[in-house]
Amino acid sequence: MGNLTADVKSHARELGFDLVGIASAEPLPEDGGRLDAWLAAGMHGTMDYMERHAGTAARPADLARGARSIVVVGLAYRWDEPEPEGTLRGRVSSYAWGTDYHKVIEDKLERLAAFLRSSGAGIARYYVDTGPLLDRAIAHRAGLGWFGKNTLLITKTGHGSYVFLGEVLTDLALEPDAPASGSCGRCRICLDQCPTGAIVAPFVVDARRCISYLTIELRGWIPLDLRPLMQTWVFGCDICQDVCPHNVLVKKGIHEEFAPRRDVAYPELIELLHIDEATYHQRFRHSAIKRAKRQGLRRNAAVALGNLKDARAVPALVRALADGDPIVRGHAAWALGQIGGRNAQAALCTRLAGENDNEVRDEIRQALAVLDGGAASGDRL
Ligand code: B12
Ligand code: SF4
Ligand code: SF4
Repeated sequence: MGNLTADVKSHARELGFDLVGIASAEPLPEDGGRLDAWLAAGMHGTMDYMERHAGTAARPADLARGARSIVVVGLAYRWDEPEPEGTLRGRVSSYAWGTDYHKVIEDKLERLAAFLRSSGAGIARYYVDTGPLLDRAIAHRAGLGWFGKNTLLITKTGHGSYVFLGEVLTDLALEPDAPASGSCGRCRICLDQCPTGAIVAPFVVDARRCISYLTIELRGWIPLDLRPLMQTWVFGCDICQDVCPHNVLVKKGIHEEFAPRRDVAYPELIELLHIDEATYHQRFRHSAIKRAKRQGLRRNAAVALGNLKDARAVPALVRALADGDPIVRGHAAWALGQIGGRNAQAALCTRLAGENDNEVRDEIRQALAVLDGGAASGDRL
């Protein structure tokens, strides 16, 4: 098996994976217990699929009877941050600057699975974020890295935590690697720097507060108290990784597929707020950003504009008050309340008179209450 294990690993490297390790497919009871506690506390928010998968997440072999080993791979994605051009720009987290990683990794995993089959495997099932598996716990067991307090897997090979994970479950009895060791020590920078306080304890992220969840997974209304804390992120968030000392010296720009596409890292917010269906599909083709859906991105753009508090965004937000989508109208109202000024106030009053949706009416009333209660920045212009 030693030779086969070595062959599998070298094949994975030939396919372009930066990291590869082998874990047994034995259950992960400790991690399963942590997942159960996390779910019981409701920290998954509206991600119902997490609950549905809870039964098998910590028992990989349940996914394929007879599976014995897991080939775990990592692909480094970080590129240097492009220079932002112009103003009124939002931010997209670095994992989504290039081609959708699911596509990139699946293509490679498919070939790795074919190699396993040609080496005698009866089972060779691959997953990338798509399966009911605890990717990080399995990667830790396979020696790829260790858990940071921000919950990310910090790798041991100079790629820090900017690494995607994937795996192939197989019935081949490959030689497992030793689990990785490593620790944050007394550092707690990520806990202190997370703008929404989502890292509620070391190794525990309450997804309901995480900007990544709020901008990507959550449909509908973003909780009012969290909107001001979201800065200008419109898709994901990199803060707890960017501040981590283990990410300072990471190798960047390894895979061309993840190179920042034009205007993706810092999207123009007004354009995003009013992006039409055709442009949305064309612009985000083969991009992970599509997961947020068009409505979600437009909503997020409104929140980001509210947080920028720049009066130049008022006309675009006023136009959004008449949008066909109540979620866009409501978040635009909130943003106008944050920016303030006579024009914003007048537009909110006019819209309130003609608005039929109760939730949007509530948003407009709250925005007007904010304006009545404090000095509006636009008045000072
Ligand atoms: C749901 C999910 C999310 C949710 C919840 C995140 C979370 N921390 O749980 C949201 C939407 C918020 C999210 C955000 C992000 N995600 Co995400 N996400 C997932 C997904 C689908 C499941 C994660 C999960 O099972 N969570 C449940 C909790 C209980 O598990 P956990 O956080 O891993 O917790 C473990 C540890 O904390 C540990 N633990 C708990 N207590 C203790 C105590 C000690 C002492 C120790 C040592 C360990 C420990 O045990 C737990 C179980 O193993 C995985 C893919 C997968 N199938 O695994 C991707 C995944 C974790 N996400 C990933 C990425 C890239 C991100 C983002 C960076 C994207 C972005 N830039 O916006 C952010 C990072 C935010 C953060 N700090 O976690 C990558 C992470 C790669 C890596 N190097 O770690 C994954 C693995 C996808 C992939 N295949 O590459 N994500
Ligand atoms: S991704 Fe952002 S919001 Fe989420 S835990 Fe990290 S710093 Fe906090
Ligand atoms: S910032 Fe510090 S505490 Fe957070 S993951 Fe990195 S080393 Fe650990």
